[in-house]
Amino acid sequence: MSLPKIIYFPVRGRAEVMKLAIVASGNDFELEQINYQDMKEHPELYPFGQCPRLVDGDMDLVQSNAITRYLARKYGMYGKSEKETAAVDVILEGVESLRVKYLNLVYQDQLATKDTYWTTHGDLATTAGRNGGAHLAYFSRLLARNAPTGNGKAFVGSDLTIADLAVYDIVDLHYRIFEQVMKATYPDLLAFHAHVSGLPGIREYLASPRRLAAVNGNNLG
Ligand code: 0HH
Repeated sequence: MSLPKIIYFPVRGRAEVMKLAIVASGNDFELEQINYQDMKEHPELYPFGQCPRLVDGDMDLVQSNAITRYLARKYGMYGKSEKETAAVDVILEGVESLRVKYLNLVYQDQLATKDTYWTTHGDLATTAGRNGGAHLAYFSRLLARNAPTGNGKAFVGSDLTIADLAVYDIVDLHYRIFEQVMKATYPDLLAFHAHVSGLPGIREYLASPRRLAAVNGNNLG
């Protein structure tokens, strides 16, 4: 049986959560660098003219969040009940909201709006942060809300889900830009991040050359 193949640019970007899901479940993946021309000329393979794309047996998918959910179902990381699965979806959508803001900060604003970004999406001490729904503080609260079962180590239930890996990635991306303020403001999210970094499969992957150095296409963030 061949390995799941992720076809993408040579950056972590929107493929990172997929890789984390695969290695966390003790499996491996193949990585293929995208051929940009192919991507534009083969709508049957790239229906939106974009990547990442995942090929896994007879499964051939695009749209990162569809791929991520497929992998979560395949590897049993999508909650243990209908209620947990729905809760995982809530977190995934929240991460997507924050990711869109983050991508604007990096690609559109080229980090020039860093300070405003933090007051809007980082530190809820300011009123600006109450607009838009994409905020690190909300993840901090959700982690605390699930603490009776998750113990600060899981956002849904007690076991690792794809929601944890998605939050891990978005926290990781923000930490690269906002290290000092994050240490002061979100020790809980950073403790969660440290926990996930040490999980079997993930620990080895993070230390390996397979963890790409480039996070984004423009070397910012
Ligand atoms: N909704 C889609 C999804 O979630 C969005 C995918 C998307 O934006 O899957 N794909 C982008 C690539 S992600 C795309 O295909 C951004 C990474 C950029 C890295 C560039 C690195 C170059 C380094 C050599 N964009 C192409 C396009 O839209 O034409």
